[in-house]
Amino acid sequence: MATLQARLKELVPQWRAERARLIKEKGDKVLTPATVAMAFGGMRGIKGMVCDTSVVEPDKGLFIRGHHLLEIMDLWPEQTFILLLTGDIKKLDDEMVREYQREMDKRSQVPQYVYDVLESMPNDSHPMCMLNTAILVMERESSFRREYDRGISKEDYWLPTLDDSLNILAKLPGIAAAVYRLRYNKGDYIQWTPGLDWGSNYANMLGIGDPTGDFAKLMRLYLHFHCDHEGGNVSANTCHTVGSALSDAYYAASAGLNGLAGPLHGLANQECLGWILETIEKFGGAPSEEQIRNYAFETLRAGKVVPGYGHAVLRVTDPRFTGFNKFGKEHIPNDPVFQTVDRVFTVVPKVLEEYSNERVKAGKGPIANFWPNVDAGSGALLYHYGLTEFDYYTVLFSVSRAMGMLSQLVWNRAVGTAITRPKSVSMKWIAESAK
Ligand code: AMX
Repeated sequence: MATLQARLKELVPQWRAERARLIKEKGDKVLTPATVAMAFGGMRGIKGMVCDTSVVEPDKGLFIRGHHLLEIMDLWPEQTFILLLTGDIKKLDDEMVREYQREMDKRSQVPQYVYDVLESMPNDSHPMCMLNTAILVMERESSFRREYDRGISKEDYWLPTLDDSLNILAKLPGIAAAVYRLRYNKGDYIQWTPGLDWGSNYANMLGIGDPTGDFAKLMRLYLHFHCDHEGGNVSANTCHTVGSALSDAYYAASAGLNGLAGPLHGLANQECLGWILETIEKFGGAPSEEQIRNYAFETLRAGKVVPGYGHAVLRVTDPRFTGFNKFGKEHIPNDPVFQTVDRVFTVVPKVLEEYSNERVKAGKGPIANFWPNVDAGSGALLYHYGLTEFDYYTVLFSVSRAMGMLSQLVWNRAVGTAITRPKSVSMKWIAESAK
């Protein structure tokens, strides 16, 4: 960890100086007004926090440290984490990447008590509940808590936070794979293979046969693509809020991932594939455009959302969807589930637009975005390679998203972000005082 830590030791003073300068020179500038509708609308559009790891442009999608996702599609997750943390793109054979991989090897052993806790959970527990419980139960290992109790200086908070983060990231593939094997009766756990990269290790520990190596390739892409989506989404924001109270990385990451477990957020990926498979089952094979259109309307008229479509920030096709679609076209163009996803993409945006117009006529608000998000297509790829238990998919998302949440946590500890405490108001106050 010496090289990564040394690089961060160069960067942290620069980040602190920049933060101090911005507060001094621009501290009284207004970022956005906060209207009554925004307060009722999940604070959508209120610029009220700072996140340097990534930015989501409504019309372009995700930029990680200034790099558009589709321009850095080939990064492996190890490189992604270093990029999130430092802003540097390191080659795979760079010493910092190698050292990080060795660090993962060193820290990868999942403690026996974690397996014991997982094994004692009811066998209908959701895989996300199992994953988040396992992370939480490891809190006793926190370097941050230990160092805090010893009286560490505020200036150094980020160091044990980095240590905790690496520990969590190294153990996550093993824990997540154990959840899979236990929950779906797949047999014995498969151990971490030293020297193998993070994504391939996870693929291998799941125990999905991978004769071509394409599943490992998909896992690396999947883990890279889901890593971060700026600071305000439910999981990142929750991890940040919990961490801002100086709760350690185990508390904060587990809390953030509990947010990811919601169907409007990360759980949408399980719902999406479910929806696609329902159409296939209902129509006895890959459905036609007309059948998809009818089924989409049926879903909407039943008061449900079409999963995988729409977004709180994006107003275009999510580049992560585009990237997965490219992978699908290259590797599994004839797969019927993948073909259905592709066909849904040609139909659903138009359906949502029509439905949005109906909503507006009926006096409701429009649907802000008709385009697919990250969750619309990834499930079909996983399904093709044999990962068919789709209520597990949010766990895969979580293993990846931990990189973003934890790098944000390290950054916030490094720059000394204050405890989160927005002001709430009552309806009475709004009625009487909002101008
Ligand atoms: N199907 C049906 N209705 C939709 C819709 C969809 N795909 N997307 C948005 N709407 C509806 C909303 O439910 C809302 O209806 P309401 O006023 O009756 O409550 C209305 O359109 C306005 O919502 P919005 O401003 O367009 O979106 P939002 O920012 O409030 O919500 C999101 C964003 C993602 C929750 C929403 O688009 C949605 O529910 N999509 C389907 C679920 C999904 O794919 N979630 C994954 C998001 C990505 C992720 O975090 N992994």
